[in-house]
Amino acid sequence: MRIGIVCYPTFGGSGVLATELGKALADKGHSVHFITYQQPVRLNVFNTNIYYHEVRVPTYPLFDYPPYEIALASTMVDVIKNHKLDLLHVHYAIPHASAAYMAKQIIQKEGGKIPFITTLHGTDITLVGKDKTYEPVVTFSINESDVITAVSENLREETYKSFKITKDIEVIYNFVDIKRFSKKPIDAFKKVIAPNGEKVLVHASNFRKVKRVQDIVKIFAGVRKAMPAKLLMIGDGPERSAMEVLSKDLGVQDDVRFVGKQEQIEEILLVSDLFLLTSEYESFGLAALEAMAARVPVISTNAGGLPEVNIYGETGFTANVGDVATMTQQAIELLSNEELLEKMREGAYNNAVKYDINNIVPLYEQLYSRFCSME
Ligand code: GMT
Repeated sequence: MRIGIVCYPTFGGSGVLATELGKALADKGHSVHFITYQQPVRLNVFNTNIYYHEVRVPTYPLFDYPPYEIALASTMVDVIKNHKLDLLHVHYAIPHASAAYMAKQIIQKEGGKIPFITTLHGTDITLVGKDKTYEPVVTFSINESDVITAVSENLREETYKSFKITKDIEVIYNFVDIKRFSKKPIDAFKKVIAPNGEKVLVHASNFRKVKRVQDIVKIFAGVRKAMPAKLLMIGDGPERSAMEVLSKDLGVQDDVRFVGKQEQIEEILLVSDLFLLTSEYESFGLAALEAMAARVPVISTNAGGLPEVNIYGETGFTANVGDVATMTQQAIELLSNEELLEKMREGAYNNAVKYDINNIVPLYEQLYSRFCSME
């Protein structure tokens, strides 16, 4: 099939997932056309089945806000026609679903056909999409999608609660390439991070308010009182500098390292003992799944779709949003009991295997072919 994938090219979960999906589809022989404003960060391989089409947004002195959505829809039309696409798969509703709707109308007017699938990822529904400024267009374009998918049961329910959706939303869980996370840890790397055998705690996110990264630093400060430990903070975003200050205030600055955005996140996860995710909401928590694939147990909140991925007592522990005391206790218990830690490592890995790329990508392929034969 000839598939157009529209996504954000950044480190965010939706872009990562969309890029990994495109790469896997290309490996299976499909032609995959990425349409976005920048080369996606995980699009770091050469494959003759992969094409990248950059959306250029010309500026003009009149525009305080250059119209990205129009440029995107026009690029979609161009790629659909020039490469005879069979379908568009857009990741993150805003503004990708409405741009796809516009492209579809244009193609139809010219006598063609282009179905589009919208995959909802989380904040496009729970944070941004709900905002009155966007809601009517988001509701309309989701309903106009030929197929709608959500990355967890929780996100499916949240979408029905917040929008008047008249169609079925199918759940296709996020996935991880287990192979990529099953390498041998680099011992020298572990020595640099934890020279005296300290336990290594890790977090990865875009450091936005929804992640409650202050809770990560507070949990770590509690753990640090109980045992020698290091905290690695992967990623970057608006809360990062406040977290550097908080680490100083809590007296743990020498044991907390802000390592910034990392392409080879598996290298860090493979030398880690515990992954922390304290978000106020997570539709799924792809970062937690990647940690589990590297045999790292997770302590997370029980918000949104997180309990669907991080199973209490099996892959780690969960607690209520903001319950720093419980999560600190759980972390200390886990890290000071080698037997329990090993059991959780196994549990985390075994659960991650269920979400392996080889189990999930065929579900998207089935969806594409079912959908195309219906057309
Ligand atoms: O986590 C973010 O803020 C980024 C965001 C995105 O769309 O890039 O992530 C969302 O999509 C991921 C992939 O489906 C999910 O794993 C994340 O849980 C979800 N984030 C939220 O719901 C806050």
